[in-house]
Amino acid sequence: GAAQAAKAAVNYTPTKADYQKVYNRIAEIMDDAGEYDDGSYGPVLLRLAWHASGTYDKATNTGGSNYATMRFDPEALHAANAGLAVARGLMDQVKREFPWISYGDLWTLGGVAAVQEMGGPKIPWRPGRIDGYARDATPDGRLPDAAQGAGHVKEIFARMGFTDQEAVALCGAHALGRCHRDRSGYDGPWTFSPTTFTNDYYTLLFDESWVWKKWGGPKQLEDKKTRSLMMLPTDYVLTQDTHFKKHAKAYAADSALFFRDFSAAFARLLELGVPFAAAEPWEMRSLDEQK
Ligand code: ZEM
Repeated sequence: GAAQAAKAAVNYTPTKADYQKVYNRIAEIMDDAGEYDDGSYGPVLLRLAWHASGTYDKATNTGGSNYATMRFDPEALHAANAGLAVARGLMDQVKREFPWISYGDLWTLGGVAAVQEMGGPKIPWRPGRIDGYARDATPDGRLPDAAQGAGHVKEIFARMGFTDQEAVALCGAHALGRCHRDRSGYDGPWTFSPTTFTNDYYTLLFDESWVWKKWGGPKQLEDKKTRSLMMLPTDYVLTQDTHFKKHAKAYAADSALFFRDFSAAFARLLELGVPFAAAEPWEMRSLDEQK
């Protein structure tokens, strides 16, 4: 196929050092965001990695990051993916410099770089994804809908093969980034430090009082005190559902536990549906560690 042809053309098996170079370039681009959002492309790159992977269906072993099918319509146009053209465009810059990397490896490595460079835990990662075709894409509707309740969140994450605990840990990524009116229709950040990976998402969920925002947009909550933070209906259910609440409380109380569980769940998310060769995952080094 195309992937083999590309590999033969460069006639070279990339090493860990080569992937570290890609990681470094992504990390540089991420920081070079100027006035964009909160000054970092990290959150939107993380969202790309998540949406590329979160289409996985365990029962049929379809979807996931392997074929990077979001490059093609109609998946690129799925409502859930609104705004991710920004992230794909940045990744295309990197791809031009390192043409040997597959899009699935590139996008998931972008998620790893985003988490690590924004101060999060190390995410074990390995290459092995191959570029697929539009016909490998999964139907619309596999990613979670923020307007729904606890049952929907459980069902969507269980379909990917995740437990409630893993679902709660993964949602802690909302410590990062923000909602955009012109993308999802929702508006605002979840935390006061949207470019730093923390467990603030959980502490804020429990420590602030959340009230429905009175506005013309979709149903979302705002914190009563400052009215500058937001929660989606699916975020708020982590405080309402008994099982979700137990884990969310634990992550609010113990940042190290959250970092550990997020790392494990996110590493697994990035590998869903990917038939790897035997190689063990690597730990890529942050820019700071290479100074
Ligand atoms: Zn999100 N997410 N997400 N998420 N997400 C948004 C933004 C970001 C849900 C969701 O509907 C939305 C996970 C889980 C879930 C990130 C990472 C991860 C936005 C705002 C919405 C509406 C999009 C916009 O307007 O730009 C729902 C319903 C989820 C589960 C129930 C998981 C899991 C994630 C990673 C592990 C990130 C980083 C953002 C911020 C993007 C940005 O551009 O700032």
